[in-house]
Amino acid sequence: MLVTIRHHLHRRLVAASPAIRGVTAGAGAGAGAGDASFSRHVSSELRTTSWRPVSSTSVEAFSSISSSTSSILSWRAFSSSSSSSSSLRESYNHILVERRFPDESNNNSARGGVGIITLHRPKALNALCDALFDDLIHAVQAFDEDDSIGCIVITGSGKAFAAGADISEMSTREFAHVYKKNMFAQWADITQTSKPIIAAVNGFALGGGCELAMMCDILIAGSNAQFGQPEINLGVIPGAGGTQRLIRAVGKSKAMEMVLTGNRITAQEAMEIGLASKVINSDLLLDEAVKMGFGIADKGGVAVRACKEAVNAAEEMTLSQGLMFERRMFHALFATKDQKEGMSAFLEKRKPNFTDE
Ligand code: CO8
Repeated sequence: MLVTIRHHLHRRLVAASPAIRGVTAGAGAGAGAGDASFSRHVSSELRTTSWRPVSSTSVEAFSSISSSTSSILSWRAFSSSSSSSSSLRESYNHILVERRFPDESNNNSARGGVGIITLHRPKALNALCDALFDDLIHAVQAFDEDDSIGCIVITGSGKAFAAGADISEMSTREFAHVYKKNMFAQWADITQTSKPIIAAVNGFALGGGCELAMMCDILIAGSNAQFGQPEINLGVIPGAGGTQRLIRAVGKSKAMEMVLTGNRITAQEAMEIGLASKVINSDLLLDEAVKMGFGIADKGGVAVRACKEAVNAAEEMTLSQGLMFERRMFHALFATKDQKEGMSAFLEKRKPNFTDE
């Protein structure tokens, strides 16, 4: 399988995830004054709201802050999922992985690379069998922990992004089995990454394929993309966000139409109703997604993570809670070196030199 690894001169100086974990704990090894200060800010700010971790995570500091049991939200920030993977495998059975770095000969001086994951089970239209999803989660987590990578792109191959969960694998399963196994619950691990994920959707994105795309942070549609939640035709309903994330993206009427009729919509329509952020010529889709990824990877890594968290938190909070969360995150970023660097660079009319600290 294809694993392209290029060394890059502008590797990140500090691993942002460990840095964040360090500051949440208040004194991670090597944490500087800024880190400790960041921790104090975050601690005092979050005392005003009740949070609790959803799983065993690196947020003990946060949970100890909140003694209240009236939490109405699940704190997902900085959580690492149960099966942390550490590094990318040499090859996978059902996906291709690649690290791509900016081409400096092309005047592109972006600091960070983009981790590309291509779903690769083309004969089955990338149907999401258990083994494919295991591969996907492993690679996503590996890129999330890779200091040289600032953004992740998930795309499809052949004529599909993914035509849904694997029907042949599911068809004979019984209730007791799927209930006891909590079938597909692990898919949500995709949403636990700290780095942004761009879905570059080519061809069919149906059922679980559409749901996977919606789990990502930015959804770009190739001109040949088709989206749909056809589970109703199989005697079931969407099970990985199709009734929940879709309504938040497109509103009740359109979401209802899609899940009740199973009809597909085009890339253009997906963009018009807010499911996709833009439509790109299919031949240029991956390059455009990677270009966007380079742009994100070039920003300060702490602020990027804070952006992702704040926007995703909006889906689970009331407006006043969300505004408070956003403001406190904003305040906390004043404890970072990147905030000082970014604002100084603006005033000095130069490009900022972010270090993710
Ligand atoms: N699962 C397994 N195999 C599939 C799937 C799938 N979802 N989709 C396509 N394939 C296979 C076909 O069986 C076929 O295999 P073979 O060549 O061996 O017969 C091959 O891919 C090519 O497919 P087609 O010949 O059908 O290709 P067409 O171009 O004629 O049609 C379609 C393409 C329209 C995409 C068609 O294949 C189709 O309708 N596929 C099924 C789409 C679907 O219903 N998706 C929803 C699945 S259910 C789901 O995703 C639930 C997720 C819930 C997750 C969370 C639960 C907790």
